[in-house]
Formats: sequence, C-alpha cells, structure tokens
Amino acid sequence: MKIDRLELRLLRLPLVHFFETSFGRIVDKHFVLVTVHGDGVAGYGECVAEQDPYYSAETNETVWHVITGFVAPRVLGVDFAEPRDVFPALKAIRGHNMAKAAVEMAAWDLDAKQRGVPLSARLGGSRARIASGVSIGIQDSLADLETNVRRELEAGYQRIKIKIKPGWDLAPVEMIRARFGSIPLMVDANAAYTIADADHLRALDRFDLMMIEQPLDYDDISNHAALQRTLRTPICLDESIKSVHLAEEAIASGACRIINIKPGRVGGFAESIRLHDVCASHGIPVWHGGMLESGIGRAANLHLATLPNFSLPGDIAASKRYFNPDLIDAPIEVASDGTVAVPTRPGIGVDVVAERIEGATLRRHAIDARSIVAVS
Ligand code: OSB
Ligand code: MG
Repeated sequence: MKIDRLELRLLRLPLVHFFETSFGRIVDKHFVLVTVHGDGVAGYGECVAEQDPYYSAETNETVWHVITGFVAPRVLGVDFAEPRDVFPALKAIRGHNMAKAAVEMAAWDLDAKQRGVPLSARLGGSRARIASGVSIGIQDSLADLETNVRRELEAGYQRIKIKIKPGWDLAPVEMIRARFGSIPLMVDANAAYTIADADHLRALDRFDLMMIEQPLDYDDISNHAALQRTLRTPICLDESIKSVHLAEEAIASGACRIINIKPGRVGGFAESIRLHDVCASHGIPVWHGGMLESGIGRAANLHLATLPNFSLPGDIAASKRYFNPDLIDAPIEVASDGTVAVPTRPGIGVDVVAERIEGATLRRHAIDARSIVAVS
C-alpha cells in the first residue's frame, strides 16, 4: 500500500443538539478530515481532535501542523506492506496520537478498499452488528435530561451514559433511577474531580452504575487506583489511556476495571488492536468510545468494535443524534434492539457525499508524494 497524495480539510458541521461535558459546551463540530489517495482509490481518516485543548492536548491546529510538517513526509510515497506498519514509521514524533491516527486510519481504509474487503475483516473482527449506547451531555435542567433519556430508551439504545460534573452528578442519577428504574446506566466525569472528592464519588455507589468513566485527572493513574480501592462502582478510564503502555500500568495498579478504546487517543487502529488484546489478556472488558464523529469516523469505529473483547455497548450511535444531514448517505442508524449494522462493502463501507464535505470545508491543503524530498 502506497499513498501518492494526502489531502487535509478543516470542516465545520453544525450539531443537531449542543453537547456539553464537564469541560464545556459546543454547538458545532470542527474537525480535520484526512483523505489519502493511492492507485486511484481514496481512504478516509476522521481526526477526533477538537477546536480546544480540553479533552486532550491536541487541537485541530496542532493536528494540521503535525500532519503537514511531520506525518505526511513519513508516509507519502512509502511502500507499506501492511497498514500496521504506519504507526511504527511515526515513532520519531512524540505524542500527537490524534494526528497520527487520522492518517493511519485513512491508510487502513485505503488498504481495505484496494483489497476489496471490509475494514472489519482486516482488523480481525467478526461481528455483523454492534451493541450501541448513547452519551447524553449535561442539560439545562433535570426535565430536559429526563426527556432525553426517555427518547433514547425508546429508540432502543442498550445503555445510557450521562455526563457529570460537580453540581450535576447525584441529582441527575437519582432522577434517572427514580423515573426509569434499573436501566443500564453509567456516568462520565471527563476528569472533573480530584481525590479530595472521594467521599462524594462514593455516594454514587448506591445507584448500581455500570461504571464511572474518568473521574480524576488524565495523568492521575495513582489516585484512580486509590479511589477504585474504596469504590464499589467500576472505574473506566478514557482520557488516561493514551498508550498501550499506560493501560498496562493502569491495569497493574488497579486504577480501572474497564477501558474505553478510542483509536484517535492511542494513535490508530494498530495500537487499538494491541490495547484490545492487552485488556483481553487481563480480563478487562472494553467498549468503543465516541468523539461526536461524522458518519465517516463513526463507520470506521463500527469496524473496530467488531473485535471480540468489545463486550460492552459503545458510544457509536445513529448519525441523526449528531448531524442532519451527515457527511455520508445512507446515514448510520440504530435498530430497535439497540444494535448498529457494520458496513459490509470494502473499507469503511459508506458513501461520502462530496458536496456536503465541500460545503463544510473551511480550509484545505493537499500534499503530493513527489513534493516530499527526504525525512531524517
Ligand atoms: O469523554 O467520551 C467522552 C465527546 C467528546 C469528547 C469526549 C467524550 C465525548 C462523548 C461523546 O462522550 C460520545 C459520542 O460520540 O456520542
Ligand atoms: Mg469519556
């Protein structure tokens, strides 16, 4: 597999509904879309970096800088035997996993399309459908939250996750348990608490949550371990798991019992597969996270979630919760049993709508293999 040309676009897509986490509210999604071309075929990689360095240190601007200046020169015109060789070729670049992943995932899509097989087959997965959950942002009122939870349960989703932060935690969970009973429910704090809040977090134990996601800071493995020792609710790490190595440390220290895999956070599909396998070998179940992706990134995620240790419902929901229209046709839909079908056509297996991509484009830049001189 050889990439002849790489195109970057910065896109803006309005969200159907604002999305609020402990670090802020967004009303539209700005992201970088990578397209790689080889042998007349195009592969896509949606970058999960955001406008602000709040979920992670990366932003769309750092991604643009790192891909154009450092990633592109290391992949363009290089003959890779396998897409899993892309991530190691980027070893000299420290960090910037989201930038690396966008290009690496585009390479996987290109490779699968060139071979005429669905991406899931190349990644080693086998499921035809994946179990889907929803992530519901912080709302303006408990009444709004109740309306949202009811709508998603009626749509069939297999678990509800709500975003929490100090001041929006016990009351929303209590309301949901009172109104909806023992539904599969979890919370995601996006690192909004510190170990000083341990007593407060233990008050969540009585609600029988499936897990609490990332209660403490992203670089605070040791306090997650201390918290998990006194918490009945399983801790799931998201932000903290920036590499397979960190996952091994987190598991060894007892900092989590569940891990959320987002390929963008760990540098792409090859690293995600390694992370998936390490978790399986330690009996740690995983689920596929989401970053409010358009249908392009959402489809890619579906393929990864076909691997066997993705045993919990993931944050891969229907397109219409996020964008209307989406960048793909047909949009991704959820069935009434809360499952989503994995595309069966080559690569990510969805049709992008070129005019919609064009209409959402704020900036674009293309780099040709012939323009690359040498990289040391
Ligand atoms: O922490 O999982 C998260 C969205 C943006 C940034 C971080 C997160 C999220 C979500 C949304 O929870 C999941 C989705 O795509 O539906
Ligand atoms: Mg999360």
